[in-house]
Amino acid sequence: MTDPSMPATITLPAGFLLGASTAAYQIEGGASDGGRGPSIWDTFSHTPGRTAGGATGDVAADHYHRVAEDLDLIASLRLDAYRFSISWSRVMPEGEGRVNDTGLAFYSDLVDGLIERGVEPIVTLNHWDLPQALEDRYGGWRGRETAYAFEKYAEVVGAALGDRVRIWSTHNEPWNNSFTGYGHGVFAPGVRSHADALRAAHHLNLSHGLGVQALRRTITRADAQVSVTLNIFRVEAETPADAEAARRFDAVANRVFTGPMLRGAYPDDLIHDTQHLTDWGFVRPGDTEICHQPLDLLGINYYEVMHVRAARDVVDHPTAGTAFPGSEYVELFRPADLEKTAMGWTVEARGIEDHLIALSRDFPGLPLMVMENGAAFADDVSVVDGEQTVEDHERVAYLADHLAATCRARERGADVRGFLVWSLLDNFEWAEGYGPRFGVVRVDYDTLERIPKRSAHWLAQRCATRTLPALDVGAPAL
Ligand code: GCO
Repeated sequence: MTDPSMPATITLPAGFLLGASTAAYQIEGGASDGGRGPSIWDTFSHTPGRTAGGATGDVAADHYHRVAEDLDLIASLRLDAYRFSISWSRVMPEGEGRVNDTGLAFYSDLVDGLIERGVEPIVTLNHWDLPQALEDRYGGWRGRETAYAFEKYAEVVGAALGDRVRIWSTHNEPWNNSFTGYGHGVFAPGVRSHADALRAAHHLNLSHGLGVQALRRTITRADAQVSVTLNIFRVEAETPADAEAARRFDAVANRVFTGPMLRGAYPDDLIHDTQHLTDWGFVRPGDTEICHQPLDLLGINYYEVMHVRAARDVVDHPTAGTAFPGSEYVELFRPADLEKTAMGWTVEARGIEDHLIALSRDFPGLPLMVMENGAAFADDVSVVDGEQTVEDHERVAYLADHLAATCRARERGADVRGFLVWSLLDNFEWAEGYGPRFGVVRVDYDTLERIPKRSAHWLAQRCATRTLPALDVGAPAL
């Protein structure tokens, strides 16, 4: 007889995709190899003072040169799916016009290598590394032309990989791309202007719509699933009196993207809240119809709950703060009593459960996929029998709790099709450089050796057994 007080083992639903995610600039290296052109992240990371310790993606995890080894690593973990992004400037070094066949072949071979090993490839077209040429020519995402350049790029990649790749995302987290890159300026290209951030957000929305149309024209797989991956925030007001702050944050962080992309219009309250910054003249007649394309899937990146309250003082939150227009009214805070990761982010697995259920209700008929969830921890290396190991029990617990919460959300009616861990490998964590480690596989940045952590073994077990045993406190199940 089973003990009803013991949490039960969860069986993963049939067809549920379990895997891991990466992004081109964070892992590839080979920054000027094979005809790759520079991206805004090359320029930004090479500008003194922009990244921790002056870190760049020149080498990163050297995935560009170690792709065969990494494919075998992925196969050894028995992942159902592997999500990666394409470096636009590797495929089109000037951002538009000429196609670099060597760059395209790299991704085509990667797709073949995954399929040969029984791993489903999931492709993201834009994970922030815009070709520098488009920044120079059009002001990057501030320029409307960049949206049309993205359409052409999507067409090139769709035509090259669309016979084999089923699951696609146009963009990853346009929030960071626009507000952190053009508003807060702590990400490339390092511009600090609220008006420019809103402009960039619109051009990302427009390019999404154009990109979806381009993919539909070029992909030949009949079962293709076209998505966008958003870090829609789970926003929670501290008290009922903070509901107005939560509404404001939700408008400028979430609905600025979900409005045009999923509902076909910018929310009135967003326009009202930001009218002192811009007249929104960059939205031309017909644009929101283009943004609003039918999607097969919605990708969600979840890391923590955004706790919001009305600002007491002028504030600057470590991750957002001045990153968004209207921040002078909103304070984001992290409750002191909650566990934190090495990034200082709160650990709240129930947040992902509530979030997925709410999103499924907000967007009925649109299946969801968790495209990123994971955490950075200290990751001490120990040597056992002459072998290096990383006993990252905190990460195992984090992932087990969030995967269990995702499965519970499914049981409670959320149509969630998969869960991808951020990240396969330790990698270049943007402005934070190589300090934070998110991988289930450790990368020794001196030797570039890959060392699967305890969490990699745990993930491999989940993929192999399709079960998620209940965790005993302090003793991660393997
Ligand atoms: C994001 C990006 C990743 C990050 C990860 C950890 O979600 O911000 O997709 O590139 O590395 O989230 O910060």
